[in-house]
Amino acid sequence: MKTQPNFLRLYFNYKLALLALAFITLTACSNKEKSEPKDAEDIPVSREMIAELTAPPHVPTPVGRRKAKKLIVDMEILEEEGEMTNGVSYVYWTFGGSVPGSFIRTRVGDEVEFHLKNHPDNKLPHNIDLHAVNGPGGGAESSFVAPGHEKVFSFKVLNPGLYVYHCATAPVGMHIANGMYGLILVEPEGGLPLVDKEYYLMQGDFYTKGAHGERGLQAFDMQKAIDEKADYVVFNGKVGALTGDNAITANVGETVRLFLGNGGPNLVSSFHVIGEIFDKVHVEGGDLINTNVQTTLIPAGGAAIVEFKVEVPGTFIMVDHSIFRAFNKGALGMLKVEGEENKKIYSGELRDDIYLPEGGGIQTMPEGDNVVQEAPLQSLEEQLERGKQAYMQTCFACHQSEGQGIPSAFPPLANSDYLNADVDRAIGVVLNGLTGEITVNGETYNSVMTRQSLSPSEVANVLTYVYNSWGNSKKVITTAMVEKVRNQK
Ligand code: HEC
Ligand SMILES: [Cu+2]
Repeated sequence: MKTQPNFLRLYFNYKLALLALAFITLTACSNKEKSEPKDAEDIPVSREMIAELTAPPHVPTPVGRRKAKKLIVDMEILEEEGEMTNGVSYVYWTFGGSVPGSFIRTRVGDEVEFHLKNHPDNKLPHNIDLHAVNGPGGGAESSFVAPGHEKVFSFKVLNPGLYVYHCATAPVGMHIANGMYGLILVEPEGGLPLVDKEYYLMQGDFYTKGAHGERGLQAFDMQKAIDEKADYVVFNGKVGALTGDNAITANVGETVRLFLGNGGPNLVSSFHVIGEIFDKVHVEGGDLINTNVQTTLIPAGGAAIVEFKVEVPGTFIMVDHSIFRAFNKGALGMLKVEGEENKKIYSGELRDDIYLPEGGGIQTMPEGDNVVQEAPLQSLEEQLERGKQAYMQTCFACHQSEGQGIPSAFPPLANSDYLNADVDRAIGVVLNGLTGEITVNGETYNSVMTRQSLSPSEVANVLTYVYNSWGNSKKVITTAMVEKVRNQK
């Protein structure tokens, strides 16, 4: 092989170096023009625009490439009764009629003209402290507003990020505990990268005079709030705001972005999606991006943005991984993903062999020490509601949300021939647990169902719900029927 003369090689290298130099200086210049942060306070605003506000779990349209604007935010405070969970109601104080309050979406440089309206039917004065504001009280001092009044103040958004807003009227803790919080997003110039799905979730802890689940209209309990003993810890203001038909959704292959907030007033959230890993987390809602995160902390009065691609179909449970809050106090939501299976990423169950190190005996759930006094049933509808609630708390984990069970581990309750054949036997199963081989719809199961600690009326309710769901035989089970079976034993 012939080698080039030395001087020629030198010449080429020299030309190449020149070219590279020219390129570097060029790109450096253009980069400088593009991203040199203009002082956000000097960004001019063009024209006026009414802000789109949305109730959770929805968020307004991304800002995209729009210029900074004078953004009019019209926020109405409403004090109104709502449902905490089946049979339990609560008087919420809200920004815009929802808990959390309406989502506000801005971009750096926007000049927000905030109109805070306190509805004349409300009983109390309120105000708003937006963590996105650079100014005394985050706006609280300028926005204190009595019922039947409107306050206007304005501020320029300077720092990109996701921020909490909340009421800061004394007693502050009580106003927050009643639901007065929400999120305001400040997008950078040019907007956040586009994704397929965006949702708004915010955790909050609630303190009621009655214990968790105690029926009727429940008043706020100041002492429990001071002691930080929450009766409910929930996403989006109530138990079940994001489960079943209210679940958020996505399709396989899509990227999901969750705008997460925590109103508190007291508890810190350990946010986790079961069966997903956050590809990206905007830590604490700021610029720092962490990747490949399992659980992210959201401080009380703080936020986070998480993003992940959903690879396989299924129901992904979102929880506060302080896990008793999820399964006993309500901090549980669902993301339902539809699409093609991908066995390369997740095989599904390959085999199930019975493994019972403690023998085939039936274990018992510990008995609760404060059994809630139940109000008498008024109607079948009410019995079904209570039954559904008990189902979601106790049976759901094994028999699944639609009673479909899990092949070769937990038999189906949907359209179950075993269930429908013999009511007394079914009552016995729920009262006492079950072990040994059984056949359900032609499949054999040989496992153990733990004994559940349910009162006879709870057994009646949960079985009535099961019998009246998913194609079963629509029987109604009474407490007396359950007691009869119990006494036979
Ligand atoms: C810890 C998991 C678990 C929980 C919780 C559970 N079950 Fe079961 N259940 C099972 C298993 C396992 C079997 C099958 C036992 C066997 O193989 O002998 C079963 C069997 C049954 C059967 C009979 C078979 C059929 O499919 O019809 C009924 C009825 C039933 N369960 C109802 C309930 C109800 C109602 C609840 C809630 C109050 C509940 N179970 C909670 C695991 C569970
Ligand atoms: Cu308030």
